[in-house]
Parts: sequence; structure tokens; C-alpha cells
Amino acid sequence: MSAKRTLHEGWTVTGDPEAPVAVDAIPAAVPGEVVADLLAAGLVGDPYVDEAERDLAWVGRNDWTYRTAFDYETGDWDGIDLVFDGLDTVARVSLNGTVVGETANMHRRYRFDVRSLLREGPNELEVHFTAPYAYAEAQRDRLGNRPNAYPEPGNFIRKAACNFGWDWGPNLAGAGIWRPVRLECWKTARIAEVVPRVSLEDGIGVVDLAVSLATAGDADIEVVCEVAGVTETVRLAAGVATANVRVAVPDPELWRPHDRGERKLYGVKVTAAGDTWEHRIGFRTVELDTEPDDDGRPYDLKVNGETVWIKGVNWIPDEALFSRVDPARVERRLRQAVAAGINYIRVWGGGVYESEDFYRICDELGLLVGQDFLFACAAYPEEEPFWSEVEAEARDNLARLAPHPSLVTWTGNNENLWGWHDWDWQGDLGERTWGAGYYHDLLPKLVAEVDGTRPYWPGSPYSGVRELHPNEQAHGSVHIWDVWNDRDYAHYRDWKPRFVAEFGYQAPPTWATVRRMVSDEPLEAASPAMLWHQKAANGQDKLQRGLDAHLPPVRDFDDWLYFTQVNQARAVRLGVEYFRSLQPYCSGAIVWQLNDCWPVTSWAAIDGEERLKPLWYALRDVFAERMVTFQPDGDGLNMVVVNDSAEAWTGVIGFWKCNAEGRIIGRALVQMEIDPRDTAVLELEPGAIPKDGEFLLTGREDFPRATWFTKEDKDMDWPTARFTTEVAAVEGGVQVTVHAESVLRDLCLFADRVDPDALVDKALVTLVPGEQVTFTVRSEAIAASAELQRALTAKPVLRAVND
Ligand code: BMA
Repeated sequence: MSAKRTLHEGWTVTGDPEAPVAVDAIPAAVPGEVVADLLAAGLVGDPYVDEAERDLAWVGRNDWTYRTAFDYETGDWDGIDLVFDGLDTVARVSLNGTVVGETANMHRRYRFDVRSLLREGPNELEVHFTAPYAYAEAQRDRLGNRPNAYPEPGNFIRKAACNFGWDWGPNLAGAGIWRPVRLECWKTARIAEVVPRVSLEDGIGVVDLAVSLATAGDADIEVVCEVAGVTETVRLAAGVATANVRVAVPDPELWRPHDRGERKLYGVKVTAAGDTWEHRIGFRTVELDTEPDDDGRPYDLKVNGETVWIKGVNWIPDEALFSRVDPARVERRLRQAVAAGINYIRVWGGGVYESEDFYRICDELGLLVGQDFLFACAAYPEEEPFWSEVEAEARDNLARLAPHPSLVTWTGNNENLWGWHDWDWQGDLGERTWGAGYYHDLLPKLVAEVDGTRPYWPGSPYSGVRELHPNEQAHGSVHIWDVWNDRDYAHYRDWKPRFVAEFGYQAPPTWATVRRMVSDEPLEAASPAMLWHQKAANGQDKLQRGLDAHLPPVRDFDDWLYFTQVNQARAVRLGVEYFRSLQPYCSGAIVWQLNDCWPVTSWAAIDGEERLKPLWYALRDVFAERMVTFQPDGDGLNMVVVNDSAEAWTGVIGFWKCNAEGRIIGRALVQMEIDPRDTAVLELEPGAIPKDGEFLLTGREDFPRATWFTKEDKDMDWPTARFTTEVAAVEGGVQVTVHAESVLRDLCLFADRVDPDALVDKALVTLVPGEQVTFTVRSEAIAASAELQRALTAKPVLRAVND
């Protein structure tokens, strides 16, 4: 028998007496964190707005004490545990004045036996947090400094590295009870852990359940395991606490990623002495094929025996204040990913082991997930207490996440192998440890031991053997950052990668989000708060470099916003189109990054207020099942047609050659027959290749339009945009039809400028004269107002690059 009771009520938080802001027993949210509590109490400004973050540096340098009281009614229990799903980070937990435990790892769950300390009636629970800076700096002083790409001591504490700020995130390192806390009472036995290892053997679904119990008394205990109506029972003699139970499910339906068909989830139920553990699992196989070939070493992910071309995005915590992320928010974000054709999410190592909700939703939506272990862009000490902490957190999260079919790979770290090779670490490190023992020894052992079903890769990027440079493009995974940092985005084509685990390009967030994040007057690209919300090294200069290379001169902030967003979308579009054109040599591209954790200029496709940047629409185009792209080949030009669907693609692709006026000066039709999941490369006849100032574009029938320009927009003789518009009411919004009378380049309708809640269905549409496009705008406010509707058809809402 068991009973659970959450302890989320009645908390207060108190600060240090000497802290710059007096904080005495203000109400505290649990789960939550101190910055959110200070904000709710009106003691600090909103850290997401203007430069308020700057005034919060003291929070992470102070201790915080959380307290609550709760009533307890004595019961006939053999065990009573106080359970924390997450404590951030260095905590001393006391019940009724007695210390029950001390913690120093945000990434673990903790359980304390409190049976002898609980009192009938009121009980006092206290969690005292030591300042994360004080702890981390003390560890650093004790163990010797280690290189870190960021100036904070995040590598000396088991706390999300990005809490200390990142090149897209604020430094809000604080403290708090960030995941649920509860009392768990049990009699006779408690199911301590169940790790299901799911496999398929000749069409039979095999679930090997590693069950561990906590027990009291000397009775035998029956453990009953049930999957899909199949039940297996074992009897454990007194004192035996573990069992391995195999349940075989004949002919189960498979779990498939959303672009490979349907999926079914099956319930698993384990019961023992009245305690129950329930979860859902899915039957699928996963392999990572990295067998060396003539070219090097692939990185092919096979799900249910088929290689899946990875249309991926990198994921960061969806809020800088982590506990603000509720399941509905996660679901919205992941649905936005699916709607863009994304089939894979990489949970990046500077954040967290994602939540149950995150993985449950990925299971349901059919998203594949790769989870990094939590090490990013720094050298990490391997001395105690860190070695034991890392082992404990890995065991805990490997077991916790094991049931989820969406989770397909574990990766040792983000960029630390690369850092050791290339970022001048070796001289600074001398003989000091830096994490190699985790990535090459401890973690692979634990993945094999605890999980036993999923592939492990020591790092992102990694080339398969330690002797090779970890970012060796013919081997394994690579991160491509020279483009954003130093070179134009056409240089993506200088690479010939097997698998791209990161590449990306920045842009500011949407207008409505800019307006929420800064109150600068005048508002300029380099006004103070805009710059505060640009965290990347020389970020503004890199944006400007991209503008200078491609687009007409920027006249005002509206131009800057639109053009930088267009450039971001074009850069990533070019990268993905090129990487897909290398299929099957290249087997995936994971864009940096899907989401943001606050309003900021960043590489994200969806901004911190959940709005879609133009990049999101470009991703939907380039991740489509059927894609056509023009790719240069020496002096020639190829049309590459990628068919990532289960059916052959038979049909005719028409493309036109146009002059700068958009007049069609040549037409071609290509008969195509492309096998399922295959690619065709068609070399264009010299006569079909556009000359200086001309361009190519495909018809737009049943796949996203492909284009090829011979000059940059800034050098093209574009006519000034001419068009007419019509607005029609539809259920819940309006439709805006734009009739092109001239070329219109990358036409966008920024409906969020008219109604921050508006959602538009397309962006970045290129038209030639005589063509038209209809944008559907979902917005009650716009539907109800003729004035707002008028605003939709003019600058700065409706934009073309040549307007
Ligand atoms: C890579 C990532 C992140 C970073 C991004 C952009 O290094 O792993 O650490 O935010 O590039 O610079």
C-alpha cells in the first residue's frame, strides 16, 4: 500500500540579512525559483525586459532559505519518505530542525527517510540553499581552474550551465525547489525503480523489466508485471529486493516517428504489495550505424531498421526560469516543431535532462529525441564530489527516461571534445582532468548497464575514434560554426559532412516580441536594451556582415528587423537544402536552435514569446518530404530532387528562367521518377542556366518553390515592388491575397505588428508578375476591425525585399 502527498503549499523564502534587497519570508512558489518569487513579490524588475537582468547579479551570490509547515496525521506506515524531484542546487534539507540530507546536484532526484522525524500535527520543513557562486567558486579554488567558453564557474557545480548565462540566455543563476516535492508513505513494500528495456525479437515485443523494491517485514512479495494484457508474476522471498521480469507481447504495433507512419503506445503496469508503477512504452528498434566506409564514418540513425534522414533542431530550456515551463507550453513548442516537418530534437547539454512531460509529448507526437549528458563548452573536473555526482545523475536519468520510445540516443557532452582539441585548453589544463573520463569511460558504461538498448556517442561533435579531430567532417557528427562566426553562408557548400549536429544563423525576434523585450526610444538595432538582448560575441557585427553581403542598404529599424530575419532564413535554408542534396552521404541536419528561453536576438526559429520567425517557415519548406533545390557544380548548375517519402515521386517538374523584371525567358519541363527515399541529380543544359542578372524558379504545384539567383538582392536590378491586395473575412481571421505586378522577393506579412496574437500561415514567398499568393491570418482582433485589416496591406506589415 502507498500514499503520496505533494508539499507545494505555504512556502516562503528568506534571503541573507546583508543582501542588497531585504527579503523576509515572502511567498514562494514550489516548484519554482527565487528570481520568480522576487518578481512576484515586486522586489525586482522583470528580468526578461530591458536591462533588468543586470540588477539581479546578486541573487546567485546569496543564500536562500525556503520554509513551509504542513500537518501530518499518523498512519500505519513502514516507510515515509520526503521526495524531491529537483533541488537547485546546493541544499540542506531539515525537518523539524533536524537535517535530513544535503545535496549538490540539480539533475538528480532525492529521497530522504523521515519516518522517525515526522510529528503528528504540524511539521516544519526547511530547505536552505547555499549561493551557487559560493559553492562553485570554492570547488574551483580547491580543484584548480579549468577552461570554460563562458566567464562563469558553471563547470564547478552540477547545475544547468546556461543558468549562468549563455550566448542566447540571461544569467539568472539562483536557487529553488524547481521540480515537485512530496511525502511518500508505504507499507510492506515500495517500488523503488522500474527500468523497462524494450526490444523486438522476430516480431515479438519484449519488455525486460528491472524492478527494485524497498521492503519491510519478512513476507514474500508478489511482483506483477502487465503489458498489453500479458501478465507475468514473480514471487520475491523476504529480503530480496530486485527482480528481472520478461513480458513478451506477440505481434505488437510499432512506435514510429511521425514521418514514418503511425505509432502505438502500450501501458506497462507493475504492482507489488499494493504499490503501483505505471508508464507507457513503445516498440521500436534503434541503431546508430557508424561502421567505417570508404569515405570515413557515417552517422546513420536507423529506426525500425530504416535509416531516417534527420530533420532536426537543437532544443534549449524553453524558459530561463525553468519551472515556468508547463506541459501546455512544451506541447505548443513541440507541435510547432512537428508542423515544420521536424522529426528529431536534440536536447542540448547546457540545459537539463528534459521533463517527463517533454518526453511524453515526444512519444505521442512521434518525435525522435537525442539527449546530451549535461556538459557544455567547458572542461569539467573529474575529482570528487563530481565523479560520484555525475554517476548518480546519469543512473537516475537513464532509469527515469528509459521507458520513452522517443528517446533514441545519448550523447556525452556538447563541444567539450572539440574544445580540448581546438580552444587552447591543453596548455591551461596541464595535468588536470577535463571530463574525458566521463565521456569515454563512465557514461558509456552506465548507458550500457542501466539502459542497455540505446546507442551512445561520446560527444557532439565526435568522429568515432579519439585519434581523429572530433569535428572531422567525413567522420561522424560535426558542428558547423565558421559560417556564422566568420564567413558568408554560401560557405556551407564548402563542407561535405556526414551528419551536421549544429549549424545556425542569428536574427532578432519578431516585432511583437521586440516590443515586449525593450522599451528603447528611439528603438534602433544598437539601442541599449537591444544590445543587452544580443549575447553573442560580436553578434551585431556578424548580422551586419550578412546584410552587407546580400541585401540592399538598411534604411531604418523596420528594414533591419526584416532583412536580418530574411538573412537568417536564407542562410539556414541554403544549409539544409545543400545537406539534403548530399543524401545519403549526409544523413541529417540539426539546426541550431528551435526555441528561445526569453526574448532575445538568437539563432532560434521560434522566439521567446512563442512567435514564429521567418526561419520557421523556411524550415517547413526545406524539411518537406519532397524538395527541389538548385545546387552549383563547378561552372554548372544541378537541379537536385529529394524524395523522402515512402512512395516513388513520378511527375513533371517545370522551371522557368526569368530576367530581372520577372519576365519568363525560358521554360523547361523535367520528367522525374524518383524512388522512395532517393535523390536525383539533374545537370542543367548550359542554355537553361541563367546568365548575369537572371534567375530560375520552379513552379509551385506540389512542393515548395525552389529558386536560383545569379546575383545578390543588393546587386539585382529589381524593379520596385508593385502589387495589389484584397482582404477577405474568414472564420477567425482574414485572408490577404497579394497579386504581383512585379517580382516580389521574400514577401512576408508580419501580422504580429497589427495584433501580437495573430498567426499567419506563410512567409518568404517569391513571386513573378501575374502570380498571386494568399496569406491566411488567424486573429479575432483583426477579423473584427476594418482599420487593422487596412494596416495588413501596407508597410511595415507587408514587406518584400524589393519594396
Ligand atoms: C554552439 C552551441 C551553443 C551555442 C551555439 C551558438 O556552441 O553548442 O553552446 O549557443 O553554438 O553559439
